[in-house]
Amino acid sequence: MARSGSESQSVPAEVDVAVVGAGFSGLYLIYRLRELGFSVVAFDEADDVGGTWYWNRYPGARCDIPTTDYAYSFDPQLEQDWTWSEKYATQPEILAYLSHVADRYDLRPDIRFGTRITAAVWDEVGRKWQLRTSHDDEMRCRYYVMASGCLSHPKTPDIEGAGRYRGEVYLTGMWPHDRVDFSGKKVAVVGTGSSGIQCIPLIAREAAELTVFQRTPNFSVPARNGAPPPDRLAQLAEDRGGYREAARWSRGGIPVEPTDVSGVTAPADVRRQRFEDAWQVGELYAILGVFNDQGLNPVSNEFVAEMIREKIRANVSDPETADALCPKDHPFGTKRPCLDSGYFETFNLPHVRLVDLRRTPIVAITETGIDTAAESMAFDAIVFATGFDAMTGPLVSVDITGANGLTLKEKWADGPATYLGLMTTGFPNLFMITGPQSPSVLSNMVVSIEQHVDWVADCLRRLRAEDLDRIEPTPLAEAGWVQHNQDCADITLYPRANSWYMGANVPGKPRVFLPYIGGVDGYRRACQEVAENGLIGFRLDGPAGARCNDGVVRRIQPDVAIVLDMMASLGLPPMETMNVADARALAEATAASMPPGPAVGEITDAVLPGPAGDLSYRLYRPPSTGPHPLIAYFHGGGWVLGSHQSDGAFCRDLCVRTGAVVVSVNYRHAPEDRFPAAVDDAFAAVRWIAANAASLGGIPGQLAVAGWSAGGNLAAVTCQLARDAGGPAISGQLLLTAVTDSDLRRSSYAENGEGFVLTADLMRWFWEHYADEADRAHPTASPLRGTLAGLPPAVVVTAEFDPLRDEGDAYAEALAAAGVPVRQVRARGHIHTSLTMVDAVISGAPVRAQMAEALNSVWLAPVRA
Ligand code: N01
Repeated sequence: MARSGSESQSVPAEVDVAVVGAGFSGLYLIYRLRELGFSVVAFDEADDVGGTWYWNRYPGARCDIPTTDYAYSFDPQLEQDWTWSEKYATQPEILAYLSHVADRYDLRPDIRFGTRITAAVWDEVGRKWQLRTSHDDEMRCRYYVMASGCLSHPKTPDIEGAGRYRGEVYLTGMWPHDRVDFSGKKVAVVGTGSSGIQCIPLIAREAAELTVFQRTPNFSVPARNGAPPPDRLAQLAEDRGGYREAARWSRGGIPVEPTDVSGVTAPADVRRQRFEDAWQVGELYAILGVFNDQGLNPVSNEFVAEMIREKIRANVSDPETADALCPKDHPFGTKRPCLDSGYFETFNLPHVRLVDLRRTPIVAITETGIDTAAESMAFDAIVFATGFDAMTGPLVSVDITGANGLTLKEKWADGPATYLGLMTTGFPNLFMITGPQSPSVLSNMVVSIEQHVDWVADCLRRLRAEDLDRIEPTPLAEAGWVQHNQDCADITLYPRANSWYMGANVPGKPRVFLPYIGGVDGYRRACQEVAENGLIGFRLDGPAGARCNDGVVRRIQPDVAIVLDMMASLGLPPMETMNVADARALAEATAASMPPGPAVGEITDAVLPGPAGDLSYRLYRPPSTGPHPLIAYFHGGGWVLGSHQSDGAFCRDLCVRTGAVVVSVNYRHAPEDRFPAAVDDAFAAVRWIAANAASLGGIPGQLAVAGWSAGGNLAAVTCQLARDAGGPAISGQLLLTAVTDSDLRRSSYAENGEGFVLTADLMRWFWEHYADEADRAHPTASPLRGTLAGLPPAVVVTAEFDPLRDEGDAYAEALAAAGVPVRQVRARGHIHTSLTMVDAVISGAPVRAQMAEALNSVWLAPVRA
């Protein structure tokens, strides 16, 4: 190994780009930037390359992504020339690989080892960063890149008396270079995350006695380490480029086929088989992908979690120890699961003992050992495997002062705010590699690192080519990305765990989900879109002038986006080009493929008398003892599609959330029965329900009318008719993305008329089937044109990406102006159809909760009070 860079080398007065870190990110940055002709210097506190692999030298340290995938892909020749000896390489082998990379591309001359950047200040006049090193050198750079890693800032043991102990102390994240010999010693290990789980079996081999202090048991899966997997090697040999490209566009940075099997709906034998197969693979992506819904649905997750607990119980002889080792306080995967080699079996050894800190907490570390609430123990050595101040720690530990005099630490006091995890407002020309709010730790890091470095390098090249020298994200773009990150995390089970992903492992750290969970593929698409569209959301300045294509790159809810992608992939013809029978068949098939919705007390089907014959209805009764308030419900489908059964999941959800009996009534459909047939049926149904409230199990006088889309139109119209007819008494109306007007010229039609399921053309098709042009302005077709005073209190729900949004908003405003109490619920990032997709679009749940709460406050408050 030729170590040509050293701390003695001088620091240049000025470079184009200064980099912090000489791990996977820093090395590739130097390579790329140099190739583009930028002057670059990198700094690392270590005395050689390696980053995390330089510091984490504890026994058993290995990667948890197969090394066939955990390697650079930028140079095919480098790949050909390097052979990994194991499926999961050891730390020394990975370090040797990085050293080989540094030698091969002669990167060390551009690295100052043994040197930390202690402060960085943005100089707005000179448009440069002013840096100070730990040797008190000063330098300037145009661009400053923090390639400082996500798990590089070890947490100092936050245990009373930690500094007092006089024996040997080791931190897994700062392990000594010389071999540590535990032979014949009494050793304590505190912490059972990935580091603890990797080192415990090896320390147990040497130590005379090993005591493991466990606060939270962790899920771990046998790594089944060995030779690199032959199937992967074969794929790589056949088409290396194709394999790497597939990794770049995969969800986690490894090309695996995602499953479409749901844990909730799969039969027990299929669940078991899928789990056992994944257990044999020994890879995180296999066990994290047993079911497509295990990261979202607690029931599905619990199937996997319990099957892992069964394995733990089967492997650990002492039942009490086995039980203590079984994780029960967080869903599987919400803390990073571990890959182990004989971890649980280690507790069967007679000299290994588990101390469950949930039962007997550590009181203090003493001069000789550890005192728990139950006993005092003496040790020759204590190993702290207590983790890191992850993701933000390495960034805020440098004193970075931005354009407005604020430090990064101050700006992020309540949690990080970034744009694409790459930059942060107020800190021009400062880039982060695998920063918070990028996929980073939730992905194969090397794939994510290469993507980030390539994006930054391309960006700098572009700025230079366009005679620009300052780049900063706008507040709008940053706020949008932060919101999108939160939206992505909120639909998952991740926020339920006290994990380092949530910042929960560091006392006082804000509880915010730190990495981006929208996938490597989705993330890469977003970065690409930004770059291809004039760097959306970045303000650019320089000799060539200033410009900004401001905007938010992801506004749609992440699960709604998945639905849209899925529908687009089906390649179906637009519904408005179909004949009515085909359109109805498609709508029915789509409804049948949806989850059924929550369980209710009872569902019954019956008929009620309508003006032109019987009308079928389906009644959903809450499980509680009645009587209950009543909701007369009208389904969506543009007056053409659907039936009293078609919005079943939504009706169940409404029933459960409001505690009301929901009566979903059919009505005559167009084009067979055109306007006003549906109106006549709806009004007749409401009158009948009001008259028969008691026999339906309802509370007389507690009747709301509700509907979605065209059903919302009928609900609104019915309320007007009831008011004009002097009854029946309606105590509330719920209008969900309702049709309120036949004027299709509002802005929401222009903005959302295409690409969001309900298109402007489809809405025209519905109107054409439903009503003659001359009738459409009539208040019984366009309730917005009616007199609104004296109507029942209303809950009006509109969706951001719905062509009908503006007419819904207009109806809410007009109702309020007419003195009608209105609660408006605006569904951010939703489309016309997503709020009724119960259990399929999880982000709709809080909106429906708000809707139900609003409805209850509007018409049930007197009853509940
Ligand atoms: O750290 P951790 P880590 N008293 O935070 C416990 C990556 N990595 O270094 O869970 C008592 O996961 C803490 O308990 P609790 C990987 O991404 C990868 O192990 O907070 N106990 C926990 O058990 C990983 O997730 C590899 O209740 C205390 C442990 O210490 C990440 O790095 C290998 C305590 C810390 O676990 C971090 O892993 C290693 C206290 N005061 C790491 N404070 C591979 O590639 C903390 N703990 C395989």
